[in-house]
Amino acid sequence: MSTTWTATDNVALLNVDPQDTFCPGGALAVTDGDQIIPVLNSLREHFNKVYWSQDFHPDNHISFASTHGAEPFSLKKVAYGDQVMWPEHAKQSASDGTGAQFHKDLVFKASDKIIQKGTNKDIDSYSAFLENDKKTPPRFDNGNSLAAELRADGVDTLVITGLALDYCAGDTALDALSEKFNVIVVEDATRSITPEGRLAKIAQIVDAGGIVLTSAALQKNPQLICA
Ligand code: VGL
Ligand code: ZN
Repeated sequence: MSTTWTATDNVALLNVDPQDTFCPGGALAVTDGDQIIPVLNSLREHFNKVYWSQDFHPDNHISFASTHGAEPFSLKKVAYGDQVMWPEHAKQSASDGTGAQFHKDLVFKASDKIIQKGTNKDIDSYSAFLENDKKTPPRFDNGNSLAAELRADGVDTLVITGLALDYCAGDTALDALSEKFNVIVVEDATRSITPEGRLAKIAQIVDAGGIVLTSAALQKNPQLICA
């Protein structure tokens, strides 16, 4: 991808959970999840503002099947509704395939901002804007929610990528739209846990006013996010 254009400063790239644990070899591997990494690295050359979310669970997290002696991928009723019972993943305490580290090939810069989510033992958080109770926002160390931090930084438009589109990246896009941000999801910079989940989530995002396109289409139409 050429670097002939740069998004205006009201636009940010938001990379959702591109972590080893969601890539092949990881505990909650998404098929071909690692193939988004070069796409994210190329995309970021066009943005002055880059944000990341990181799934960041404590041991015995409510979303872990092992916490409840439940069958992985079953559903369990918890205080805020149905919760999928996931294999242990994105653990703060680990650095293997169950750990929370970002993929090692990703390019970060000092000005990038990272919001950690799923840190509350009793509430899962797919979206980087709101936990699964749909009340509590994950927060930066300064106390800001992602929405507050983006507004303080002058951002009104998000280009969203990451893993998985049918869960965390998609729910982040939907909450961004609810928070009145303009949203562009870059399809080939995402992968999904299931094909059906992917199609359903794309339909929801488009219904809610989001744009879903390929990185090639964005490259051909940079005026979408340039002055
Ligand atoms: C995710 C399930 C559980 C994701 C995180 O990042 O899509 N999915 N935790
Ligand atoms: Zn998780």
